[in-house]
Amino acid sequence: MYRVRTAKGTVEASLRGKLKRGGRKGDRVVIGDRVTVGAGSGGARVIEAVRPRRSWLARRPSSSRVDRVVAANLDRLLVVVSVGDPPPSRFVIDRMLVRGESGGMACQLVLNKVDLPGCAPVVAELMRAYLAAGYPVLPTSALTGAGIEAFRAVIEAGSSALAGPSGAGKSSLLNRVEPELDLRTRPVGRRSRSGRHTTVSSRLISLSGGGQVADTPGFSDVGAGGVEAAALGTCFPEFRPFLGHCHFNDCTHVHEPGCAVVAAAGAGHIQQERYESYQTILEELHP
Ligand SMILES: Nc1nc2c(ncn2[C@@H]2O[C@H](COP(=O)(O)OP(=O)(O)OP(=O)(O)O)[C@@H](O)[C@H]2O)c(=O)[nH]1
Ligand SMILES: [Mg+2]
Ligand SMILES: [Zn+2]
Repeated sequence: MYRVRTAKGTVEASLRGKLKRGGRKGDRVVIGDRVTVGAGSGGARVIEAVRPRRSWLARRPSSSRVDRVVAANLDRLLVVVSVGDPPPSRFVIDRMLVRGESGGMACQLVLNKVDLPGCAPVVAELMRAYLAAGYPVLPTSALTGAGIEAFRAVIEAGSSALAGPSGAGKSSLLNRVEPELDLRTRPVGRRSRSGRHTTVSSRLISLSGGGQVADTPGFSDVGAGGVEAAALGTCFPEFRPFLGHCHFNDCTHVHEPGCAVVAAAGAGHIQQERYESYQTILEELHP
Protein backbone atom coordinates (compact mmCIF):
# COMPACT_ATOMS: atom_id res chain seq x y z
CA MET A 1 0.00 0.00 0.00
CA TYR A 2 1.09 3.54 -0.77
CA ARG A 3 0.09 6.73 0.95
CA VAL A 4 -0.86 9.30 -1.66
CA ARG A 5 -1.31 12.97 -0.83
CA THR A 6 -4.22 14.51 -2.75
CA ALA A 7 -5.97 17.87 -2.68
CA LYS A 8 -8.57 16.29 -0.37
CA GLY A 9 -6.11 14.72 2.02
CA THR A 10 -4.05 11.56 2.22
CA VAL A 11 -5.45 8.32 0.81
CA GLU A 12 -4.17 4.77 0.72
CA ALA A 13 -3.88 3.12 -2.66
CA SER A 14 -2.52 -0.09 -4.10
CA LEU A 15 -0.72 -0.50 -7.42
CA ARG A 16 -2.37 -1.41 -10.70
CA GLY A 17 -1.04 -4.82 -11.84
CA LYS A 18 0.90 -3.56 -14.79
CA LEU A 19 2.75 -1.07 -12.59
CA LYS A 20 3.71 -3.85 -10.20
CA ARG A 21 5.59 -5.64 -12.94
CA GLY A 22 7.85 -2.58 -13.31
CA GLY A 23 9.17 -3.34 -9.83
CA ARG A 24 11.08 -6.32 -11.10
CA LYS A 25 12.96 -4.11 -13.50
CA GLY A 26 13.91 -1.82 -10.64
CA ASP A 27 11.41 0.81 -11.73
CA ARG A 28 9.10 0.96 -8.78
CA VAL A 29 6.73 3.63 -7.60
CA VAL A 30 8.77 5.59 -5.07
CA ILE A 31 8.41 8.47 -2.66
CA GLY A 32 7.96 11.76 -4.48
CA ASP A 33 6.31 10.23 -7.53
CA ARG A 34 3.33 12.08 -8.98
CA VAL A 35 0.59 9.57 -9.64
CA THR A 36 -2.96 9.27 -10.91
CA VAL A 37 -5.32 7.52 -8.51
CA GLY A 38 -8.51 5.84 -9.69
CA ALA A 39 -11.25 3.72 -8.18
CA GLY A 40 -10.65 -0.02 -7.96
CA SER A 41 -13.17 -2.68 -7.03
CA GLY A 42 -15.15 -2.30 -3.81
CA GLY A 43 -14.22 1.32 -3.17
CA ALA A 44 -10.48 0.64 -3.00
CA ARG A 45 -8.13 3.14 -4.62
CA VAL A 46 -5.59 2.17 -7.21
CA ILE A 47 -2.51 3.97 -8.57
CA GLU A 48 -3.09 3.86 -12.30
CA ALA A 49 -0.26 5.88 -13.76
CA VAL A 50 3.01 7.48 -12.77
CA ARG A 51 4.05 10.81 -14.31
CA PRO A 52 7.49 11.20 -15.85
CA ARG A 53 10.09 12.15 -13.23
CA ARG A 54 11.96 15.44 -13.29
CA SER A 55 14.65 14.13 -10.94
CA TRP A 56 15.47 10.87 -9.22
CA LEU A 57 17.81 9.32 -6.70
CA ALA A 58 19.02 5.86 -7.63
CA ARG A 59 21.37 3.35 -6.12
CA ARG A 60 22.64 -0.02 -7.15
CA PRO A 61 22.53 -2.64 -4.40
CA SER A 62 25.74 -4.68 -4.37
CA SER A 63 23.71 -7.82 -5.10
CA SER A 64 22.14 -6.36 -8.22
CA ARG A 65 23.02 -5.21 -11.70
CA VAL A 66 20.15 -2.78 -12.03
CA ASP A 67 19.63 0.59 -10.43
CA ARG A 68 16.81 1.05 -7.99
CA VAL A 69 15.20 4.46 -7.85
CA VAL A 70 14.49 5.29 -4.20
CA ALA A 71 13.04 8.82 -4.49
CA ALA A 72 11.70 11.00 -7.29
CA ASN A 73 11.01 14.66 -8.09
CA LEU A 74 13.05 16.08 -5.23
CA ASP A 75 14.87 19.39 -5.59
CA ARG A 76 18.13 18.55 -3.91
CA LEU A 77 20.37 15.85 -2.55
CA LEU A 78 22.13 16.40 0.74
CA VAL A 79 25.06 14.05 0.95
CA VAL A 80 25.53 13.55 4.69
CA VAL A 81 28.80 12.18 6.02
CA SER A 82 30.28 12.21 9.48
CA VAL A 83 33.74 13.67 9.98
CA GLY A 84 34.59 10.71 12.23
CA ASP A 85 32.92 7.52 13.51
CA PRO A 86 32.51 6.39 10.72
CA PRO A 87 35.31 8.34 9.03
CA PRO A 88 34.48 10.03 5.71
CA SER A 89 35.60 8.68 2.36
CA ARG A 90 36.11 11.17 -0.42
CA PHE A 91 35.41 8.51 -2.99
CA VAL A 92 32.05 7.65 -1.42
CA ILE A 93 31.20 11.37 -1.30
CA ASP A 94 32.13 11.77 -4.96
CA ARG A 95 30.11 8.77 -6.04
CA MET A 96 27.04 10.04 -4.19
CA LEU A 97 27.47 13.49 -5.74
CA VAL A 98 27.57 11.85 -9.17
CA ARG A 99 24.32 10.06 -8.30
CA GLY A 100 22.71 13.36 -7.41
CA GLU A 101 24.05 15.22 -10.44
CA SER A 102 23.03 12.48 -12.86
CA GLY A 103 19.58 12.34 -11.26
CA GLY A 104 19.01 16.04 -11.88
CA MET A 105 19.17 17.22 -8.26
CA ALA A 106 21.10 20.17 -6.86
CA CYS A 107 23.71 18.76 -4.46
CA GLN A 108 25.13 19.94 -1.16
CA LEU A 109 27.50 18.31 1.30
CA VAL A 110 26.71 18.07 5.01
CA LEU A 111 29.65 17.37 7.33
CA ASN A 112 28.07 16.06 10.53
CA LYS A 113 29.57 15.31 13.98
CA VAL A 114 31.82 18.39 13.96
CA ASP A 115 31.73 18.11 17.76
CA LEU A 116 34.07 15.11 17.69
CA PRO A 117 37.41 15.92 19.32
CA GLY A 118 40.30 16.39 16.91
CA CYS A 119 38.11 16.60 13.80
CA ALA A 120 38.95 20.22 12.90
CA PRO A 121 41.63 19.37 10.28
CA VAL A 122 39.30 16.88 8.57
CA VAL A 123 36.47 19.44 8.52
CA ALA A 124 38.75 22.15 7.14
CA GLU A 125 40.14 19.91 4.42
CA LEU A 126 36.71 18.67 3.26
CA MET A 127 35.31 22.20 3.31
CA ARG A 128 38.17 23.46 1.20
CA ALA A 129 37.93 20.57 -1.25
CA TYR A 130 34.19 20.63 -1.89
CA LEU A 131 33.76 24.40 -1.90
CA ALA A 132 36.50 24.43 -4.55
CA ALA A 133 34.57 21.78 -6.52
CA GLY A 134 31.54 24.09 -6.47
CA TYR A 135 29.37 22.57 -3.74
CA PRO A 136 27.80 24.30 -0.76
CA VAL A 137 29.13 22.67 2.42
CA LEU A 138 27.29 22.68 5.75
CA PRO A 139 29.19 21.69 8.90
CA THR A 140 26.75 20.41 11.53
CA SER A 141 26.46 18.65 14.84
CA ALA A 142 23.22 16.92 15.70
CA LEU A 143 24.67 16.57 19.20
CA THR A 144 25.49 20.22 20.03
CA GLY A 145 23.22 21.92 17.50
CA ALA A 146 26.10 23.65 15.70
CA GLY A 147 25.09 24.52 12.13
CA ILE A 148 21.54 23.25 12.65
CA GLU A 149 19.84 26.55 11.83
CA ALA A 150 21.63 26.69 8.47
CA PHE A 151 20.69 23.05 7.86
CA ARG A 152 17.07 23.81 8.78
CA ALA A 153 16.95 26.74 6.35
CA VAL A 154 18.05 24.42 3.54
CA ILE A 155 15.60 21.60 4.20
CA GLU A 156 12.62 23.87 4.93
CA ALA A 157 12.72 25.13 1.33
CA GLY A 158 11.44 22.75 -1.34
CA SER A 159 12.17 19.05 -1.13
CA SER A 160 15.36 17.27 -0.18
CA ALA A 161 16.73 13.76 0.10
CA LEU A 162 19.31 12.88 2.71
CA ALA A 163 21.71 10.19 1.68
CA GLY A 164 24.98 9.06 3.11
CA PRO A 165 26.67 6.21 4.90
CA SER A 166 24.85 4.41 7.67
CA GLY A 167 25.68 6.04 10.98
CA ALA A 168 26.48 9.47 9.49
CA GLY A 169 23.61 10.93 11.51
CA LYS A 170 20.91 11.61 8.91
CA SER A 171 18.03 10.68 11.21
CA SER A 172 19.70 12.44 14.14
CA LEU A 173 19.90 15.67 12.14
CA LEU A 174 16.20 15.50 11.30
CA ASN A 175 15.34 14.79 14.95
CA ARG A 176 17.41 17.79 15.96
CA VAL A 177 15.46 20.03 13.54
CA GLU A 178 12.12 18.55 14.56
CA PRO A 179 12.18 16.48 17.78
CA GLU A 180 8.53 15.42 17.25
CA LEU A 181 9.66 13.25 14.36
CA ASP A 182 11.36 10.94 16.85
CA LEU A 183 13.12 8.94 14.10
CA ARG A 184 14.99 5.87 15.18
CA THR A 185 18.75 6.27 15.55
CA ARG A 186 21.40 3.87 16.76
CA PRO A 187 25.06 4.04 17.81
CA VAL A 188 27.51 3.07 15.09
CA GLY A 189 29.19 0.32 17.12
CA ARG A 190 25.89 -1.44 17.84
CA ARG A 191 25.07 -2.26 14.26
CA SER A 192 25.08 -5.98 13.72
CA ARG A 193 25.81 -7.31 10.27
CA SER A 194 22.18 -8.28 9.72
CA GLY A 195 20.69 -5.00 10.83
CA ARG A 196 23.26 -2.53 9.67
CA HIS A 197 20.86 0.19 8.68
CA THR A 198 18.73 1.75 11.36
CA THR A 199 16.43 3.47 8.89
CA VAL A 200 15.06 0.65 6.76
CA SER A 201 12.49 2.26 4.53
CA SER A 202 12.27 5.59 2.77
CA ARG A 203 9.64 8.09 3.75
CA LEU A 204 8.85 11.62 2.73
CA ILE A 205 8.42 13.78 5.79
CA SER A 206 6.61 17.13 5.75
CA LEU A 207 8.35 19.52 8.12
CA SER A 208 6.26 21.85 10.27
CA GLY A 209 8.21 24.87 9.03
CA GLY A 210 7.67 23.92 5.40
CA GLY A 211 9.67 21.67 3.13
CA GLN A 212 9.67 17.96 2.61
CA VAL A 213 12.53 15.63 3.29
CA ALA A 214 13.21 12.01 2.48
CA ASP A 215 15.05 10.09 5.17
CA THR A 216 16.47 7.16 3.27
CA PRO A 217 18.27 4.12 4.61
CA GLY A 218 22.04 4.62 4.75
CA PHE A 219 23.82 3.93 1.54
CA SER A 220 27.12 2.40 2.54
CA ASP A 221 27.72 2.31 -1.17
CA VAL A 222 25.51 3.62 -3.94
CA GLY A 223 27.39 1.74 -6.66
CA ALA A 224 28.27 3.14 -10.04
CA GLY A 225 25.63 3.55 -12.69
CA GLY A 226 22.76 5.77 -13.64
CA VAL A 227 24.95 7.77 -16.00
CA GLU A 228 26.35 7.21 -19.47
CA ALA A 229 30.14 7.09 -19.45
CA ALA A 230 30.19 9.91 -22.00
CA ALA A 231 28.18 12.13 -19.65
CA LEU A 232 30.17 11.39 -16.49
CA GLY A 233 32.33 14.51 -16.88
CA THR A 234 29.24 16.73 -16.70
CA CYS A 235 28.52 15.28 -13.23
CA PHE A 236 31.69 17.01 -11.95
CA PRO A 237 30.78 20.73 -11.87
CA GLU A 238 34.39 21.87 -11.87
CA PHE A 239 35.05 19.94 -15.12
CA ARG A 240 32.32 21.80 -16.99
CA PRO A 241 34.36 24.87 -18.04
CA PHE A 242 36.81 22.52 -19.77
CA LEU A 243 34.37 20.12 -21.45
CA GLY A 244 34.09 20.77 -25.14
CA HIS A 245 37.68 22.04 -25.30
CA CYS A 246 39.36 18.66 -25.75
CA HIS A 247 41.04 17.76 -29.03
CA PHE A 248 38.72 14.80 -29.60
CA ASN A 249 34.95 15.20 -29.49
CA ASP A 250 34.47 11.85 -27.80
CA CYS A 251 37.32 12.38 -25.32
CA THR A 252 36.98 10.26 -22.16
CA HIS A 253 39.46 12.56 -20.38
CA VAL A 254 41.82 9.72 -19.46
CA HIS A 255 44.55 9.04 -22.01
CA GLU A 256 43.71 11.17 -25.04
CA PRO A 257 46.20 13.76 -26.29
CA GLY A 258 44.97 17.33 -26.15
CA CYS A 259 42.54 16.68 -23.29
CA ALA A 260 41.49 19.93 -21.63
CA VAL A 261 40.37 18.14 -18.44
CA VAL A 262 43.70 16.36 -17.98
CA ALA A 263 45.47 19.67 -18.60
CA ALA A 264 43.24 21.41 -16.03
CA ALA A 265 43.99 18.68 -13.48
CA GLY A 266 47.71 19.01 -14.22
CA ALA A 267 47.53 22.77 -13.74
CA GLY A 268 45.68 22.42 -10.41
CA HIS A 269 42.35 23.80 -11.63
CA ILE A 270 40.80 20.40 -10.91
CA GLN A 271 41.76 18.59 -7.70
CA GLN A 272 43.71 15.37 -8.08
CA GLU A 273 41.36 13.47 -5.74
CA ARG A 274 38.31 14.50 -7.75
CA TYR A 275 39.98 13.58 -11.00
CA GLU A 276 40.92 10.17 -9.54
CA SER A 277 37.30 9.63 -8.47
CA TYR A 278 36.24 10.42 -12.02
CA GLN A 279 38.66 7.81 -13.38
CA THR A 280 37.59 5.15 -10.88
CA ILE A 281 33.88 5.71 -11.53
CA LEU A 282 34.51 5.65 -15.30
CA GLU A 283 36.24 2.27 -14.96
CA GLU A 284 33.28 0.95 -13.01
CA LEU A 285 30.89 2.07 -15.75
CA HIS A 286 33.11 0.49 -18.42
CA PRO A 287 34.49 -2.68 -16.88
N1 LIG B 1 29.01 12.90 18.33
C1 LIG B 1 27.97 12.94 17.49
N2 LIG B 1 27.23 11.82 17.31
C2 LIG B 1 26.19 11.89 16.45
C3 LIG B 1 25.87 13.07 15.73
N3 LIG B 1 24.82 12.80 14.93
C4 LIG B 1 24.48 11.51 15.13
N4 LIG B 1 25.30 10.96 16.05
C5 LIG B 1 25.26 9.57 16.53
O1 LIG B 1 25.60 8.72 15.44
C6 LIG B 1 24.83 7.50 15.52
C7 LIG B 1 24.14 7.24 14.19
O2 LIG B 1 23.14 8.22 13.98
P1 LIG B 1 21.85 7.94 13.06
O3 LIG B 1 21.09 9.23 13.05
O4 LIG B 1 21.15 6.71 13.47
O5 LIG B 1 22.55 7.70 11.62
P2 LIG B 1 21.84 7.49 10.20
O6 LIG B 1 22.69 8.23 9.22
O7 LIG B 1 20.42 7.85 10.24
O8 LIG B 1 22.02 5.90 9.96
P3 LIG B 1 21.10 4.91 9.06
O9 LIG B 1 19.68 5.14 9.42
O10 LIG B 1 21.61 3.55 9.43
O11 LIG B 1 21.43 5.26 7.65
C8 LIG B 1 23.88 7.67 16.70
O12 LIG B 1 24.47 7.04 17.82
C9 LIG B 1 23.84 9.17 16.91
O13 LIG B 1 23.59 9.51 18.27
C10 LIG B 1 26.68 14.24 15.98
O14 LIG B 1 26.50 15.31 15.39
N5 LIG B 1 27.71 14.09 16.85
MG1 LIG C 1 18.70 6.79 9.84
ZN1 LIG D 1 39.18 15.31 -22.49
